[in-house]
Amino acid sequence: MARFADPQRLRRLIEGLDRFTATPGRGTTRLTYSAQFRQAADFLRAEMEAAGLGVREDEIGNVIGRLDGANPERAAVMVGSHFDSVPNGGRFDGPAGVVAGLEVAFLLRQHGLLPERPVEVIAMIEEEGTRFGGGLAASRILTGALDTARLGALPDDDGVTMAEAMTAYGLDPALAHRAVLEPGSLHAFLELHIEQGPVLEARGEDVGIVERIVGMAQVKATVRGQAGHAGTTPMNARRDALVGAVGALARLPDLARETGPDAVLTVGKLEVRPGGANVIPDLVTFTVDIRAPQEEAVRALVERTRSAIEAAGGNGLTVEIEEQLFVPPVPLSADLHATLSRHAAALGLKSRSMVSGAGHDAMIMAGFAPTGLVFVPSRGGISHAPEEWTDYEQLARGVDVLFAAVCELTLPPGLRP
Ligand code: HGY
Ligand code: MN
Ligand code: MN
Repeated sequence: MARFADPQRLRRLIEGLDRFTATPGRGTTRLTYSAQFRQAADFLRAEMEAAGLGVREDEIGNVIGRLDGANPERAAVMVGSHFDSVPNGGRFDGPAGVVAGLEVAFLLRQHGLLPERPVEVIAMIEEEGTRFGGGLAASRILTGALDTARLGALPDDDGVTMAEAMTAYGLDPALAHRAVLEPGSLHAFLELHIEQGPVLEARGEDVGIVERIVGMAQVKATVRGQAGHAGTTPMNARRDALVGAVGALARLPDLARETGPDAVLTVGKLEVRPGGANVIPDLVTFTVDIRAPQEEAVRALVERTRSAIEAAGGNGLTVEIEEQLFVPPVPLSADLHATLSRHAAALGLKSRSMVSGAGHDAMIMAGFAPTGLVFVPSRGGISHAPEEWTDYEQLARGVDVLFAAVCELTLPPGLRP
């Protein structure tokens, strides 16, 4: 049983948030700045207020609840994750970490604890990059790694830029730069996330304490040819963008295998235009997601992918490649890793040190403040799918570890529960 966190409250929060999806009954689809996203933000505002937090939305739409504590001028401990989703994803990816932060706030209130420094709970936008590509947008903007002047150049699949979508959401993109955190304003950043893999469940362990997150890159390729009639255009007279793209795509998995056993490559989005069964395609776009534990492997695979795509050019086809994201492998704070591991043990939980194959805002925040990341088990290791599941008791045990660490970071020994 969890020592502090309340599984039923966690269930209420997760299920409450999961009502706001564009694909009810077919998983969670909640795109940044969408109508569902606004509803979710309003739900989170209300819960943060109920937890005794002062609530604001920053200039890019992050929802932030703050408990000033005894010394408001001190650097804050920030706890949170993202509340956007992949298409038809699960209800825990992101929200588990947001509700974990909320639960920490509820527990501080319940135990009558006044932290010595501010505690902030954050629900972040656009971690997945489902709408505007790349991903990790909130943490990259907060830490100055993504220039807000570029938000007008990040289009979604309908050509609506992030800046335009912000305006429609009621934000002013010209003020987005004000969301950037002051250096030194965070004492620590802590994130709880579902593992999204099979290890903890397979080994019967309660929590994973992440020591490092693999490097990742994302490129977007565009192959252009000439539209034409499927019936009247001889095969040797075609500039078929899809035939060119397929040639490149077919080679990519082997490039990953040749790069090394831990390198992975995924083509997750592919669009063929104009999309008529009797029309020769003149435009194909696709994304390539690349990950590896070593930076040089990521770089090597990006370059080999780039070459394979460029080889599709010629014979009347042109190719464009846009690098949407590059993040080297990130070691997380050894001190916070030790703190989290010590509290897991003190709580009688089975924990293991892990490397994360999934990307998280923690990998960006780690460049700004000492950062820790706690995993809880995923049933069958499934994620980015409607079947994603974590038992609420398991989630509560992970929150206990987070709560104990927050208390250590914000309370003198004699006042910690
Ligand atoms: O892609 C990832 O690793 C994360 O889910 N954004
Ligand atoms: Mn995800
Ligand atoms: Mn996530």
